[in-house]
Amino acid sequence: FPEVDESRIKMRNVTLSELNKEEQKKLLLRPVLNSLAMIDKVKPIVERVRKEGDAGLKAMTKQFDKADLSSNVLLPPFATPTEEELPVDVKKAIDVAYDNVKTFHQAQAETKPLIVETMPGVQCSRFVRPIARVGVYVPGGTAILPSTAIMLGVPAQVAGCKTIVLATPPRPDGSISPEVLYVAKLVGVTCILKAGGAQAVGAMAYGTEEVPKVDKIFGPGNQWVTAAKMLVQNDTDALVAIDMPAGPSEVLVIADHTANPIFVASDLLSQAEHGTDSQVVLVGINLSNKLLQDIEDQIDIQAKALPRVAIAREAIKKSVIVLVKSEKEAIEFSNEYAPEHLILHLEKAEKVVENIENAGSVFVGAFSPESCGDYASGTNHTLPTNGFARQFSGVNTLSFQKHITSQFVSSDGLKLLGPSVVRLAEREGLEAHANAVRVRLAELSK
Ligand code: HSO
Ligand code: ZN
Repeated sequence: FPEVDESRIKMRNVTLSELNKEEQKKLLLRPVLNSLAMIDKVKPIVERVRKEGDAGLKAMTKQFDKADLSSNVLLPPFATPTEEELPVDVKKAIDVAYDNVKTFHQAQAETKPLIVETMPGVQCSRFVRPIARVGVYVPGGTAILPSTAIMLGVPAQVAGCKTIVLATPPRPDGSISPEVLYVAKLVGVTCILKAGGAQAVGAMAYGTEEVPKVDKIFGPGNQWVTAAKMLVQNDTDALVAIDMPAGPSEVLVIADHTANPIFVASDLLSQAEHGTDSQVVLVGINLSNKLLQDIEDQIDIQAKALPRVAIAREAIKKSVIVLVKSEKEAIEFSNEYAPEHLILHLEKAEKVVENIENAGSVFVGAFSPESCGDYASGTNHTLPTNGFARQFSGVNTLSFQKHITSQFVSSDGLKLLGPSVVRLAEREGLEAHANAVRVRLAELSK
């Protein structure tokens, strides 16, 4: 029997105003990812797929995933999972999630071009086009994540991407989880790439005999996947974009005296169970000793009842409760931290949202657990971590599209605008630019 760790599962707590600036800053830090060292490690893997193509991919799938495949690519029509593989209630739950995510992401799609006349006869417009070929990475590992297949597959489908490659590591028998297979069918993927890690990223970035090369790679993954995405993004030969730099998942919960300790603990733990490196922060506004104690008790009790208690224990150990004296102090801290997920257990949660400057996604009020957004409410769960919520949005329909601008200048428009262009071109010493306008103005004055 392995020894069971019965010790209390507890977050440390600090009072923000008692810390000096240095200590306060430390609270904002996430575990350092040594991305440069990781990039060096993934380089030979990515290079091998690039050079050897399918043969290299196959060999590495055997080595890393223990799956001996005749081909890494699975083409539709995919087999419909049996009732035994995928019970009706699970299928129905996937359908609910699919419908809600689709509804929300369809509403994000721009349907009309933006057309603006900046001067009489000078018409500027902007319109959207899908990124033709995309790759979505669905992690395997400690949990199967069909929800990630929904969160990436649906916006790709809604955006109108022509080629959608869904990459996911195969199980040792070479199969893919029936949940992921079912989602792949729903979103209409072009093919499933049965590969994981850096080798899957390499195959999608460069293409192989069987794997289509893609233009943008999406999806969370372990450090190998993240490093491989960063590597290929910087290779002008690959000509591939990525969604965002990904790090361990995080949640910041703000709670006041109205918070239900059972709910608060459940939210903290739903993040903590993701991984030992998950970041969990509770910001408490004027919590009574009793409420703080109740939350701590609930964390311990609920965590010990989880199958993934060992993971949650590690994450909670590294996590912190930050005690503050006002809502303003709480929001300032949260905006500085820029959490991936922000949950508001506050009396006037809705009112507070207008003061949120940095967060991937906000969960408003006692009955909006992060789990709803993780799975099925409609918002995307692929969100910026590591403080990147300062400058990145979560994955959305536009992430799978790009904008093109265009202009139409009429002859009257050119008469009006042309002299300014000529003057600017002269000032930059670019006579050919000036000439392109001058020759036309000359023609028009004939
Ligand atoms: N919270 C994760 C997403 C997820 N949760 C998938 C459950 N399944 C990162 O946002
Ligand atoms: Zn989650």
